[in-house]
Amino acid sequence: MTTKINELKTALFAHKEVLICSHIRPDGDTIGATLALREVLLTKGILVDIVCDSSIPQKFSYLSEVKEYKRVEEITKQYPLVVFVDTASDGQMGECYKIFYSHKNVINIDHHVSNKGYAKYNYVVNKASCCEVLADMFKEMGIEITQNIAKFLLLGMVTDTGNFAHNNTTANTLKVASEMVEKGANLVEINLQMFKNQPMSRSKLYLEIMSKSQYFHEDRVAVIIIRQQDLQKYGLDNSVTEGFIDYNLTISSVVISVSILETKDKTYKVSFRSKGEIDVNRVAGTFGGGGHKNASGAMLRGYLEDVVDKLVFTCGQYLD
Ligand SMILES: [Mn+2]
Repeated sequence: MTTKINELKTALFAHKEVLICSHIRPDGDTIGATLALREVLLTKGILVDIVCDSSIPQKFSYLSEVKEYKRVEEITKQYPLVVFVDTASDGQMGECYKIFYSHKNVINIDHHVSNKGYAKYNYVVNKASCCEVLADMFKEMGIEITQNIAKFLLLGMVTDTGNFAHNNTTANTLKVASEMVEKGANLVEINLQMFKNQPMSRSKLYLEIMSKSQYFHEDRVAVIIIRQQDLQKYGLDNSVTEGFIDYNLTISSVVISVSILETKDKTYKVSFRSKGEIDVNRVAGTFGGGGHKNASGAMLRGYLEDVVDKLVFTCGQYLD
């Protein structure tokens, strides 16, 4: 299923024009991968457009290249090659799925184990980030990593590993990250922009939500609830709540952290995080969702009280 590196290299550089697509609700990994690949293709004299069906969060604006992102409506022509990065399935494409289905020559470069290889060319390797996959791929292809490329790739490595703290961090992750630093990527700058740069309004929302945390099953399960009215109060959108879920896991007794984000009336995007052997992939599976052992998600509908009850009960089933 996985395309051989030589064939991939040929496919990647064979055309004068390429479109690169990032997944919806973009994170540091999909943005870093998109900008790094764009840079490599530009160096070869290839014209590159980049697109994402979500606005790019403000915190990435320290990278001037994010201004180059086009909206899906602006993509009107056919491209001889389209590349999706960090995109596990067509459900992650948003409106870019239309681009996917109207183009034949598509490359899928990703690191998610759940990626079924939906494109003509598939390069899916189980690594901590898509940026780590790209860094190793560039190396194998003999492509020189410039300081700019290293900067983009390190961003994805840092963000997808939670600053090299999640259990997806391997010796290879650290080795490749160290090579990026050697090429001139600035780890302190990435930390500053990603983790020490939130707007005051987000901090206030964060403190309010955390202070209303609820704890169940001898404080082993923590639940936070973010309603649309909370976001409206501070003039913020859903994207700012990324990372809220991590806080309660810093409490020693808590082994499952749950975040309930109201996306519209009686509809909730629920996320789960766990420690060690506690498997929240199975918890999410109960509700038709999924993910990984320590990080998963599902969509739930209904009255909030019922949703909380169901979640707390189900988490309780998977505690031991
Ligand atoms: Mn990723």
